[in-house]
Amino acid sequence: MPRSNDRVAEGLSELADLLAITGGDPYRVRAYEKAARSVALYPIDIDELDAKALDAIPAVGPRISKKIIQLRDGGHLEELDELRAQVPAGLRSLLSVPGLGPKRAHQVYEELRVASIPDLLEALEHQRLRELHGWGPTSEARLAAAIEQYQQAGGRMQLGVALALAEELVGGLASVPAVNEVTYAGSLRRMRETVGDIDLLAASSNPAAVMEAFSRLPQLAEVPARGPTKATGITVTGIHVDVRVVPPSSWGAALVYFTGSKAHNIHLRRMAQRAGLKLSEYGLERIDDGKMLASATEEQVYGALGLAFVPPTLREDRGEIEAALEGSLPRLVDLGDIRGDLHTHTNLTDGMASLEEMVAAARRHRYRYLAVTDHAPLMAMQRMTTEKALAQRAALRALDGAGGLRLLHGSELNIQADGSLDWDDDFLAGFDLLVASIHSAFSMSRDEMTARLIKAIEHPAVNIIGHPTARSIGHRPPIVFDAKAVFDAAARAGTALEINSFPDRLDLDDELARLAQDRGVKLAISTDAHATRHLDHLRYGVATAQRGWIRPESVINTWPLARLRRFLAKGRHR
Ligand code: DGT
Ligand code: CA
Ligand code: CA
Ligand code: ZN
Repeated sequence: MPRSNDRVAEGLSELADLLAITGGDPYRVRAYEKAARSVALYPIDIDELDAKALDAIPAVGPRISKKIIQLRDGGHLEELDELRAQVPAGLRSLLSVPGLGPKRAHQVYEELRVASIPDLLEALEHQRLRELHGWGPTSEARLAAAIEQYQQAGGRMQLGVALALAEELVGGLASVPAVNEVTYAGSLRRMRETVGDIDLLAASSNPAAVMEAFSRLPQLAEVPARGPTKATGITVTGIHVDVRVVPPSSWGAALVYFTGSKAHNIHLRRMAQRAGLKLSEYGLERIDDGKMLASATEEQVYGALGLAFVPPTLREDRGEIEAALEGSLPRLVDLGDIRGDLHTHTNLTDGMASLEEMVAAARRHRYRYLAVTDHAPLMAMQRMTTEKALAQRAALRALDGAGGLRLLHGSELNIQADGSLDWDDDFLAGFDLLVASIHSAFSMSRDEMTARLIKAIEHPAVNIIGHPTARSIGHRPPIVFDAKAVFDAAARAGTALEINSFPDRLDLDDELARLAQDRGVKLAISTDAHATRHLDHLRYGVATAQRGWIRPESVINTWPLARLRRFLAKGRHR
């Protein structure tokens, strides 16, 4: 069950979207959007708050707090139900089209009855948009180009969005008595950074009952295709969900098949064929006498092929089958290996939570250590000063050690275009840990960018390069640099590279992380939390590391504090 804050935030954000698309007051639209974000990130569970305390949430006033209470206690909001009835499913997906915006989405719907992305493509093809008020051939062409780029990204959703939804759907089906097993498969189970559609798999000897339960899931707006053992649904937010029901005896084989990847499956099938076997979603059979060798569990299927169990995050045909055959699969880093978070923010800069709240949250995570790394002065918006940093250090020292949690005072510095950093070297030497990141000047030549990064890496006070490619998934491409040169410099200098766990960053990505580890680089899997709840994003960073074949040994925040401190000293006394 999702936390009430999430449920309510989702309701408010849906309200904002639907209002925008029906031409509602833009001021109200923005107010709902802001309130949704604020509620989602609010560190206190709203179930514990009365009306007055709700009013005190930033961006929430008495009018919105009434709606919050309705959403929280009744789960329903009349206004939302009415808007839902008014807006066809699919129309909301227009809001995700870059370069359209709610106003124009409203316009194309009202004037051309465009109610989905396919409708929009058709209208573009027939040049019907240019005739609308405020449009012309140029804006039409610009929108077409934006959509093309969007589709090249595949219209794929971020892992975090898919996982939250899939967990709800799985929860909905798990409570159905006819369901023996249910899970999500596909790219989501492999924890790819973006997910095309959600694939659910259920084991049951009564598929009709599962199909019935699936089509009644409240998250689904429609179920356009439904057969006896498989169906496709579309959620109210326009996301595709495939479901497949298999007999309990084929659970393992079906799980292998529907987890993929396709390339991994093809490789497995070729191996099976060479051994006179046939691998399908029903099981592994001997071809000559049809004897079923394995089907009930994934372990049995891999075992019967002579392979060690391959973790889903590795199933991309990037060498995992060869390694499973030789018995040389790596021991992958796991959530339980992580002893602390090394990149977090507080409300001293752009975080939502106070130092005390972040520390309490880290204790709840049972961390051994936490580094607080607020932004540095060059990010002028954040208004950081030397005095504030020193005051924070004093406050942090006072909290150090309580509840078994050791605190490191850090900062996230800005790597400027020329590779220089905030503050002077003396002041930098006073921190326990420094992250340095690129937040601006994203386009420069490959050589200049490489030199910029290496200069920061070689700075004696810099310990971790934060989100090294600065990409934002679906929005900003990675910066361009010579990865081998940068990684070699990092390995030499004793500077770690971050795997930033934020679902729209995942930076380094899986492949770069693997290359970095191969070249001897140490990694830090951090959340870059700007709110207590962001500490939970660690799972995405760890999954990305697993997809990059990362071993716990390579990750500095799996180490005990004493060893971590030696690494942070970079050969100096600190
Ligand atoms: P996505 O949805 O684009 O993020 O990626 P997947 O991997 O979830 O792909 P999807 O949804 O088309 O199919 C789910 C799984 O089903 C896929 O990972 C492997 C299996 N599968 C689908 N099509 C084929 C196929 O033609 N051959 C084999 N061997 N497996 C397939
Ligand atoms: Ca899929
Ligand atoms: Ca699918
Ligand atoms: Zn940060």
